[in-house]
Amino acid sequence: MGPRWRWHFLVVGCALALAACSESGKPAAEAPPVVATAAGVEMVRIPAGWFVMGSDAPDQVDERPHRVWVDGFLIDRFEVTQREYERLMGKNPSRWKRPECPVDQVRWPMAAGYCNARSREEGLEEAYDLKTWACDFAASGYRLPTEAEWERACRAGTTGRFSCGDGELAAHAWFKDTCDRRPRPVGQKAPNPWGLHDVHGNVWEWCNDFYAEDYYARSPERNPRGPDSGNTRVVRGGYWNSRPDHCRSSYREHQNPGYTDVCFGAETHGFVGFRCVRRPR
Ligand SMILES: [Ca+2]
Repeated sequence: MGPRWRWHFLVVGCALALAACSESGKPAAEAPPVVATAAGVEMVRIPAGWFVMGSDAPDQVDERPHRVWVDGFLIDRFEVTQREYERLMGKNPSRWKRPECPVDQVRWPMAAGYCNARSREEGLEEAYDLKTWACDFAASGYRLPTEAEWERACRAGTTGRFSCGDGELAAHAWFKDTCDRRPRPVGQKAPNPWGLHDVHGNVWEWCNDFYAEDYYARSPERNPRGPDSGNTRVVRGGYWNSRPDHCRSSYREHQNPGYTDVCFGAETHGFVGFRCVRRPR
């Protein structure tokens, strides 16, 4: 299959400023490189490695801390914007219309469809079967992050409640205390130590995984990909009206994916967006 676009990465920066994280554990010594896709979307090259996923928060039965290995991957530096979504998909489903804001009110299948469209545009293999919603992790194209990948990228080497210090959340996140009950343009708040913006707050972010409360007790140590089936899919990071606890790096939420319009609760999903990942070349 000949690529419609010649895929090439442009290294646009390796020296992102490290955010201060004195209360949240020691981040990696250097921020990983940022690369730009042919369409100009910035992605962060997350290094392979071990990290402790979850937390020991006493009231969170589904966050059992456990050691996880995640292979290296690329992840969008920003939540997918309405401008980017509409350019590829021809429409903008968002409740809060503004091109530079994250796309919201997006069902899980719509996010998967966007991933495939983005893959096609760049001559990459599509990861999703849009009839069964199965994900081909060996495909070269885009998909949603696994829950483990999302938390690895969010934590960026930190071990605390947030990827920044507890007292610094307002500088890093749009949440209940910092915005007037609506999402904001991506990238306005300070990034995490690996250069990702809005991992805490703004919009919830779909993950590929089905949700199960007990999954961490039985998940594989390497590259966990969630239960084989389930009724809901994981969302992470909190949103513009979340209290701080729901914006934590390890906080798990889950939503009806909305495979059909009938089961799609627009009021709920109005707060959900996503960002994409793919394998590095
Ligand atoms: Ca977010």
